[in-house]
Amino acid sequence: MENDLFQRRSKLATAGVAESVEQEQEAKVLVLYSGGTIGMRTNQSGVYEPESNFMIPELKKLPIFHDKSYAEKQLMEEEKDLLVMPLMRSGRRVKYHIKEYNPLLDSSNMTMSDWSKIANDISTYYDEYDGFVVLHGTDTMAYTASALSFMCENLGKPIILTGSQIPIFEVRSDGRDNFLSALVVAGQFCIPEVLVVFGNKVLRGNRTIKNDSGSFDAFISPNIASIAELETDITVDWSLVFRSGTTEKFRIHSEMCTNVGLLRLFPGISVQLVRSFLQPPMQGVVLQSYGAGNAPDNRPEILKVIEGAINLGVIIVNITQCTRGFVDATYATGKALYDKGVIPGGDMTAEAALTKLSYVLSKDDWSIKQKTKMMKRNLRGEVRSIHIEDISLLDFELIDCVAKALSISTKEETLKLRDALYPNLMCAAAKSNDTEALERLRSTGGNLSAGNQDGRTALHVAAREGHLAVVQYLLHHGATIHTKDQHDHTPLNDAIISKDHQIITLLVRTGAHLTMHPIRIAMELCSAAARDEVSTLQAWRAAGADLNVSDYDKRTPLHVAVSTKKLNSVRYLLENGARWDTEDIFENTAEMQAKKTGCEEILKLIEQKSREEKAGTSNS
Ligand code: ASN
Repeated sequence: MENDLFQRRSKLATAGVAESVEQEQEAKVLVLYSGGTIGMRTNQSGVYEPESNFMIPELKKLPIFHDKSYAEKQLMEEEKDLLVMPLMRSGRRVKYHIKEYNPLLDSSNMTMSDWSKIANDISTYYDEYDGFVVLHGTDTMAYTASALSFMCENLGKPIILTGSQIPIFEVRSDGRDNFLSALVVAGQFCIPEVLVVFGNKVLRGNRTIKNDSGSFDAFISPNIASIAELETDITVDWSLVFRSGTTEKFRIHSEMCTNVGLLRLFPGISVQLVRSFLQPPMQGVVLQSYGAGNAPDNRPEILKVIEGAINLGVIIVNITQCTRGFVDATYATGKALYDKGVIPGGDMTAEAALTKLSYVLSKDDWSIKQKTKMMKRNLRGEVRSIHIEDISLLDFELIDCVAKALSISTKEETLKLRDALYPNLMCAAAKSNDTEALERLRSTGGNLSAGNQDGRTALHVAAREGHLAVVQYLLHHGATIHTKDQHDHTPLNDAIISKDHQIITLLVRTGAHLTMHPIRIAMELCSAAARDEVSTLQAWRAAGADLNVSDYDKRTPLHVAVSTKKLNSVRYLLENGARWDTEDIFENTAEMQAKKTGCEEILKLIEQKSREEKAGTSNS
């Protein structure tokens, strides 16, 4: 393995750009630096304070955060502001851009408008990056993570929040490991969730709480296991990963309702306090009750105030004050609340319940009834909707049989077997156009987005085979469209190869987009033009390719089509916006080449386009 890596590295060191683009798997991550201890310095009064314009130049000096020699040799002019991590063992390299906020904030100073700013930035740059890291203070990180999970609708890429307890440039700091881990996870695993990476754990953001103000292991997700553990290997528990199951595109909902609050019961709480808390403009309240959701049922005056507020349209959600556990109507004291219309909040954290309320209440086009319904629903994996413990992954019949045949008995081995078998079975089912088999695999716990040994998922295979019904089925069940196989191909690339326009269109409508380097796209288009394969050009265009992309010599597909005299391609390219007057590095335009090659018909087409354009501009 190490040997392999060494060979790969030395090859790369002697290779030009073309080879590195060809050989390395690459991921681009956008880092939104909002503030927090991670980038703070001690000020004159001896306390930590955020410092602007300090983090990026300092990081560039650390080889583990920035491979200077690679950056100098390999980055294109327009990539010069990127930082580049050294090549990882997996053969992937993470390039990242840090967008520093102004001002940088201690997270205790953050408000809901700061959440909107982060969500807006993610939306603006969503298509350009494979994943996002938000550097954030730890104090309110669980709130921001929960809020972003709701604000980011139909999320298909990882958004990872991290920070530290000690600033990153101090001698002892957890910041370096946390930041590096966040970059690695964002660049390597297509987990379509808002996550918190902290202290070697990857946690679902809206399940997370800050549990310790001093520990490097500050965060826990008390009611579900970690999504991944960062040990010598990074093991993602894909069965836990939440999938939205929609074919709609990613979008954000950035306007949150601010008229929400947290009310924590305590023995002897006064009715006046409860009444004034529930006064307008309050629209939603998270009630933190005792144990399994109990409140005093011997205080009719309090229950009456609660009932009155609900009748006036205030939504009240009941969660427990305990760190772990579930709210249900086991006790009469809890039932008293539900009888008045309080919504049981299951095992939601206070942060998740509050931000969910804020999100749901801000949906102006939903009625109160609909908002209440949505509060009860599991929207982003923030609440347990079924008793997951009841289903044992080890119960699956097929896995059991194979495990027995191989004399496998431990839980770890059986889970490994499941992870090895299922993705291949799903790819096989996708290849044979068998949605029923896929459904059987899914209903026994199979993860439809899991990749096989080559990183290929059932969606890659279905797209390549042109099986529209399977693609539809997979998208409806939340299969991710952004996973790259080991050749950096997404399912969209497979659909282009099969030239299946319906699948291309469906994937694009769901939010798929081209992620390849523009030069690689140009090379594909130029070679299609040279072979006069108009259908290939059409497929690339449907997938969103710009027909004016250019290769290393700045030659466009039109340059190639003209110089190889491919009339059909020239016609198609011209009809679809290709320019005949852009120069390659030898200062040749496609028009000049048409004159040189002496192909009358091609020259005529270009001159006609040029005349039409002149007439169009003089008319307007
Ligand atoms: N007060 C800091 C913050 O939340 C705490 C930290 O980041 N460790 O910004």
